[in-house]
Amino acid sequence: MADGKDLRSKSMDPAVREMIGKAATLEIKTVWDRYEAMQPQCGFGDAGLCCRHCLQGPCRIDPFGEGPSEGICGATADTMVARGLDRAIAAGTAAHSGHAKHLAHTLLKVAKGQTGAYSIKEPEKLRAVATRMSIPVEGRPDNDIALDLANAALADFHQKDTPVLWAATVVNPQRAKVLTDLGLVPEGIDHEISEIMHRTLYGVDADPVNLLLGGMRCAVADLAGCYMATDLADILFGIPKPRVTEANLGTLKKGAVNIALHGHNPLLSDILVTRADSRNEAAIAAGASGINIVGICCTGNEIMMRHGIPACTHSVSQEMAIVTGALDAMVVDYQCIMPSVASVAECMGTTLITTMEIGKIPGATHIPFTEETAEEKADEIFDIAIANFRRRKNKSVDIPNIKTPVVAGFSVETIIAALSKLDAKEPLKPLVDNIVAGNIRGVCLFAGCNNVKVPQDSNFIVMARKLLKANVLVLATGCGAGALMRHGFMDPANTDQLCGDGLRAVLRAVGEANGLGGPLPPVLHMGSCVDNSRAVALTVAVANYLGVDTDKLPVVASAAEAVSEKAVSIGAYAVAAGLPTHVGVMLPVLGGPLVTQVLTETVKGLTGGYFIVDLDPESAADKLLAAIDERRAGLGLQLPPVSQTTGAR
Ligand code: NFS
Ligand code: SF4
Repeated sequence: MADGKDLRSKSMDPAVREMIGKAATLEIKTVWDRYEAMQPQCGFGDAGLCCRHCLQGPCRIDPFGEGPSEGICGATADTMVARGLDRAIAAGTAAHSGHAKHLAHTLLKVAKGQTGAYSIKEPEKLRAVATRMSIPVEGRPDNDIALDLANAALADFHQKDTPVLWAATVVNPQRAKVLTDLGLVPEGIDHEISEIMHRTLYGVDADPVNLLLGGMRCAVADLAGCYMATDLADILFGIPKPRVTEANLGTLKKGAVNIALHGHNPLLSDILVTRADSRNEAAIAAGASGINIVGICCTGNEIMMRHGIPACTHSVSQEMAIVTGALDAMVVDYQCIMPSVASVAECMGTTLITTMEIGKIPGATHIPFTEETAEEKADEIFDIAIANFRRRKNKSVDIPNIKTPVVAGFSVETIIAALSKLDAKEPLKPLVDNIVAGNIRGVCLFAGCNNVKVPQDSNFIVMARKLLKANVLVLATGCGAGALMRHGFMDPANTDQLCGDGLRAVLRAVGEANGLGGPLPPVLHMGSCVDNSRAVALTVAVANYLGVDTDKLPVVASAAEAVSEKAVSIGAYAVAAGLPTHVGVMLPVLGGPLVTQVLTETVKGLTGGYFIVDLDPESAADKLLAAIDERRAGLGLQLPPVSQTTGAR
């Protein structure tokens, strides 16, 4: 069994470590065991130097120049890695925009009165988004506007004469020009994905730079997909507002019917959350204290920021929720669900329930979910969970007594409303003034997953600590937000201790002006991964306020422990938006010297953004601070005193 030090190399989260120990005792294989069994991982693949795009392959190129230097078809190292990167971006785009498309179909059904389970919860946002799309709103009923908006959303997927609306209308005018000049404005989201599949096919695009430009264009389509998903989810389920809640495995309750909702789309999870109360009695009749819903991964973020549902765990530790023995059902939709949860669930007496046609897992119970049957299916899921509770109720459970207070749900609307308490006329002014004065040195968005190659959460913790002390305003989404919330970074009680003087004063002023009796939390939770669009929206709002382009702002991003191809596509659109973007794990492109150079240097001259690949969180944080200061200098803003700067400057 693993000793303490060994466990710290797996996770910084004590609750997770407790469960890794339990899994070892029970001889349940976890992601960390499978990772160990996978060693050594293939060095060719790590560098992006293997290709299986045709049946003559697999081909691999020796990065040290001793073996083959090109594929059988003659593809070079740079061609290979650029093709591989493009396909990752296309996959990420397909996932985010598939999620958005699903919501667009739902909005269409709502507009046509074809589903009773959903409604327009946020008519003002419906009108605001429609107006942005030049859809008339004056004097029209919500349903008519919704019909037009849903159709506009669905039209954004096909190639057409006009650019993708959710890309063209969401950026500032200067950025729109940069993207247009570079040919990076997508014509249709699905179209861009399919173009990537075409151009990366055997014998099509072999020019690494052309391939990368294609990838960037697809990444802009990914921004559109994310932005659309956020907009439509807010319209259908409500704009997130700050919620006081909790995170970590300690949110599971002994004696309750515990149900974890895992995946991404709020379509199913929101219905389950809103119907849970009506099923409480049935749970009590089965001998439980009630129904306890918790979230995992981005679904967790969606229901946390709209309903205050606690987050159980995130990303790489998803199996650990089941290892507690306290879960009756894990309900999943799509994306980031490790198939291994099926066997862990079987060992621990949890029912794994899949719900989506495209996301089945052997060993799971499949309850096909549709918008028309949402409520019925939700009740079926509750019945299964309650029946599971009856079976397992006398077995022992191990719920780590660990949970952290969290304030989550900082949508742009919320942030603007909070700032307007300081300046009702120009809410962005206090934010910008504090950036100019140096109280806020810059802004960093933490996003993306937990990767088994990194001790869980360690990169996020080290980097966020350093940036907060240096007065960087930290935003977080996805499992990056999950990591930070489980370690107290979203607890206002820690603001004073974690933040530098300038930032602390700002968070305090905003908190007090809003009657919170204390500061905002050190890190602002902006939502799920599609909600990286919210960070883009905030950046664009500030850029518009100042009349400068987004690549001039002291704003940076980091996917410190990235896993999913979705993190790759998000990183690429952050670069397209002009942001210095850190990735804390090896990107499979380093085998292509030209591609690496373009992504980390040359692209800076095109979009203003660029990738920083650095596996060391300390030096990565220094590089982000240096990037922030470079931009401050560019804007003629005061730089922090030398005592506060790091070795990088
Ligand atoms: Ni983002 Fe969310 Fe988490 Fe990574 Fe997966 S849940 S969409 S991809 S693992 S942050
Ligand atoms: Fe090899 Fe070229 Fe086929 Fe790739 S496309 S597997 S490099 S022959």
